[in-house]
Amino acid sequence: MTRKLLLLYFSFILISSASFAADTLSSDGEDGYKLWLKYEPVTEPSIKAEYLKYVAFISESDHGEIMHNAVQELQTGLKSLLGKNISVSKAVENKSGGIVLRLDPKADTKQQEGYRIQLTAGNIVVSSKSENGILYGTFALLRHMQMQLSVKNLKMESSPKIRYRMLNHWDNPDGTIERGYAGSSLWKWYELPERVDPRYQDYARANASVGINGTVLNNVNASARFMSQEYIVKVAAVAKVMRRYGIKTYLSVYFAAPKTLGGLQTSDPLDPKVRAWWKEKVAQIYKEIPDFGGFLVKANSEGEPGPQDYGRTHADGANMLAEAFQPYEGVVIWRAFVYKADPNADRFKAAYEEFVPLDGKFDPKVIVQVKNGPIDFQPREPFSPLFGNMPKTPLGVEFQLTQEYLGFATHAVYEAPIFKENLDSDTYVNGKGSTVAKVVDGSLQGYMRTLMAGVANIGNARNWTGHPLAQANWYAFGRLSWDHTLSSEQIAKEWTELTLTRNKKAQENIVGLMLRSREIYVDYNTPLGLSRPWMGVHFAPEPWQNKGSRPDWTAVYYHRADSAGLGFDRTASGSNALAQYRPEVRQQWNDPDKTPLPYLLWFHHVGWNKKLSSGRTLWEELCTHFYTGADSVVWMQQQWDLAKPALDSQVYTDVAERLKIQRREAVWWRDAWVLYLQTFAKKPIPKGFEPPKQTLEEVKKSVNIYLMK
Ligand code: BDP
Repeated sequence: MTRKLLLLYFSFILISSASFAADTLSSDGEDGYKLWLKYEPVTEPSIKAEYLKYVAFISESDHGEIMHNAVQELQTGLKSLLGKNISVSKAVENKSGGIVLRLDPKADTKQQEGYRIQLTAGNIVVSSKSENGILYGTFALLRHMQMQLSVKNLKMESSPKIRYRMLNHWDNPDGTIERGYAGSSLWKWYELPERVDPRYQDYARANASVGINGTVLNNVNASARFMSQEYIVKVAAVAKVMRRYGIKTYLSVYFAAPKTLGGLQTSDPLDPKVRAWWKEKVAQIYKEIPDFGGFLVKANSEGEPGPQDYGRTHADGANMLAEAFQPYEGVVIWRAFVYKADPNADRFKAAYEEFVPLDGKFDPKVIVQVKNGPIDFQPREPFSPLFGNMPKTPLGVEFQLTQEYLGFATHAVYEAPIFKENLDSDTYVNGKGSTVAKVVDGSLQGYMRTLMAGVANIGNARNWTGHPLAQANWYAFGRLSWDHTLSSEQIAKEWTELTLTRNKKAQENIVGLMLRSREIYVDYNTPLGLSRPWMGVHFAPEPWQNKGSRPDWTAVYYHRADSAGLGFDRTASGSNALAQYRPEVRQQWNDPDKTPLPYLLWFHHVGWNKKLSSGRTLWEELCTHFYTGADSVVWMQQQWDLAKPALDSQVYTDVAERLKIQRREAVWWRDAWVLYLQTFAKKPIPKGFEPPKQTLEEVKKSVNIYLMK
């Protein structure tokens, strides 16, 4: 949208919102703790009448712990939705008018964890081959009812497309969270194992309600502590809570633990003593946690130890751990987030160069976990070229829910479009339609072990995620890990209805805001394929940052601004990273004239005066994005205000205040980039845009405040 159009649009919205201004707000003390499991009373009379036909009893065919929790959830949910206490009955023969949870090895579902819900003999029957499936089916039924949908022709069948659907917590033993913006860690290691915080159960419920079935409790930059008996029993106490909701517990491991904790001379993966140490360790863990999920490993990355310290490969390291897991169900998840300190290298290419030669060399128990993009969770990245290029190694995808590069907990960025953009990207490895989703769900290359991981955005903030709207990213991740074919819009609608309001008009405003939020963020933060993965706290704009202990820990390494232009040439005339993709993909991004604008500077160094497909020069186009992005935050504020009468006042105010911060910081980012790039482009701010009120030196000063010790 041009600036003029935007302004017109804003004034229209302001006028149309005036009628709401006098409305008063109500608050029932909604603090966000209940997430999307609020179970507000059903208000549609005809729907309520339908539901009341099925509240005579709940029957369960078995009585495992998970089943028990499914029953409890139904009781809690229905009590709140319909105001009825429903009793549990065992025998169901000849009875009708109830809800039947039926564990049935022959249930007609695609997967063990899948469920089927339908009307049979006057009952709502939820059936599955597993207790987990019953729990997921129960949550699906409750979701349906929370959305006040008819049960007249109820028939749902759903199975997960991914086997390991897990959160990765980057939580440290001292309670801090690496890149966490929602308070401290949920896990209270100093209280465990005796005191088990009740919040662990609510965490497990929330995860199960969206299909998440695994959690890694500690940071990938791992402490060896977690391998000690003292900590294993603490972890076991948490695992006990998780188990009741079908969630397996995993740990990140410190590769050098045999040395630092075990007192061995070495942690060389080929050393028999080291191998024996890990076998013993894994056995010790299984004694306490019989359903332990496995290990997550960051090795030889950003200073973490690993097999290369001993001249061994990632496969040697992973396979040693896999050997220790042979007697058990558990798996080894080995991260591909690696990049060496090589001044001449392109960090973009590093993971591919290290891992592709190892394809076929990993034990079948190993899954390699790949970040969605080749670099590091940028607001927009092309898909990692590893996807599709390791046909013999199951590759899982890692997304980041915590908003490390997305404005922490103050900027509203709905991330489902980021996940979907990645999953829907075509790798072309087996011809057209070879999407990343098909690689990850195993359908393209036949992986048995499929994985989707999300770096958690959860802390001990009362509302779990700090920013109320960031709950949607947790929700969306779970829903997509179950079914990646759901659309961003569908998920946003569901979440908004379950969490914020049943008012349709308000839902439209909020969903609209959510769906545009990522693009707006990209516009004022890193438009046209810019990126900003330099070292530091990742809060403030610092495009000028040119000092670091290695070149790829500076900002200038990534944007390559100079008097000629801007962007990283990754074609054959540059780093040739494009060669890591199939020709069809290369073709999309190889020619600067044809590269879609959102990816332009990822692959090309473009002249300031170059005319782009938009008809504007690069400089004009950049300014248009920076300015439109920052101005669009005002539009977001207006959308939020339009929804105000339909929102709880506490949530309304919380988000409204965060949007104010976002607006201020969006202008900050815009000004920092524009003023800095102007020193190279040597061009005035294009007509129609108001030049920044501050000088570059002033912006730098304000940024420096945030960098001070
Ligand atoms: C980067 C983070 C760093 C993490 C690292 C990782 O800045 O804190 O440890 O990724 O994923 O995004 O290992």
